[in-house]
Amino acid sequence: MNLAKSLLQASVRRIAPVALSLVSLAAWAVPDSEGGPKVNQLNLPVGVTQISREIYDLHSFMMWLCLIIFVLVFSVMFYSVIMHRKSRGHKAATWHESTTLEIIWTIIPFIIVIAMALPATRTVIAMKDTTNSDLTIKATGSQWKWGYDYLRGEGEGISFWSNMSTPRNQIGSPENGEKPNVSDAEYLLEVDNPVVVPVNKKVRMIVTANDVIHAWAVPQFGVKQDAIPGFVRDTWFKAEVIGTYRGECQELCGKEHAFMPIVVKVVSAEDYTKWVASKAPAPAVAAQ
Ligand SMILES: [Cu+2]
Repeated sequence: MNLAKSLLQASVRRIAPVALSLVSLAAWAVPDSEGGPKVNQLNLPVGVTQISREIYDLHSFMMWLCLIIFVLVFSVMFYSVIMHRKSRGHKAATWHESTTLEIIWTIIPFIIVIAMALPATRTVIAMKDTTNSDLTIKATGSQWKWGYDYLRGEGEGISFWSNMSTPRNQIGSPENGEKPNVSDAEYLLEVDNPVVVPVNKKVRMIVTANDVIHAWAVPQFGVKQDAIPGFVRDTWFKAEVIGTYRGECQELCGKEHAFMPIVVKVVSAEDYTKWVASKAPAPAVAAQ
């Protein structure tokens, strides 16, 4: 009797924490992140730049093409297997080397490849065209933060570090059984100093790194560029909608790889001028 009771108590002790953690999972409900990932988002974001829309359309086009090929190939295959099976009295054909057939199954895939390659190449070339930019900003990846230097255009000379601003205690410490508090929509996607850029202006991003390989990426802009120490790579975007956009380092760069988000604030031309003024060093007292 006592044994049964203590067994029951022991199992309750084991099950209770599991049940509790299931309950707290429900409490982890996260809202959509502004400019970041949406809850239950499965597809790519359409984005707010010409390039990101082209990437989205290319991706959809390729997926539909693959689906059509899949359905066609498998329907022919299953039709042949089922309708021409041995039990129905069909005998295997013995012909081989049909020149007509070989020409057809070379030409059709060739046309499909060209149909995929042409628009993809056009977009890739456009992605690399960093000429005629209005603004040049250098992003430097560093374990585990981003440094920004405004090199050319309005705001030239502005320079700052951008650190993740999600408080450490909100992240919790799993090794001590502490749960993170992810109810904040911008959890791990918020920084102290966001990059600020004007809307509808071509921004050239020069991307490099201090220590190991990082990657500067903002999905809503269709931008992702590896940041490689000793190398200078560039990419560009022209955001068409005012708002805040978020990305993350996308090359595994060490233990805090997940903790170096990228936040870009796209503002109106007037707000950008105000921001530049607020960042400018106090004017030096004129020498008498
Ligand atoms: Cu990194």
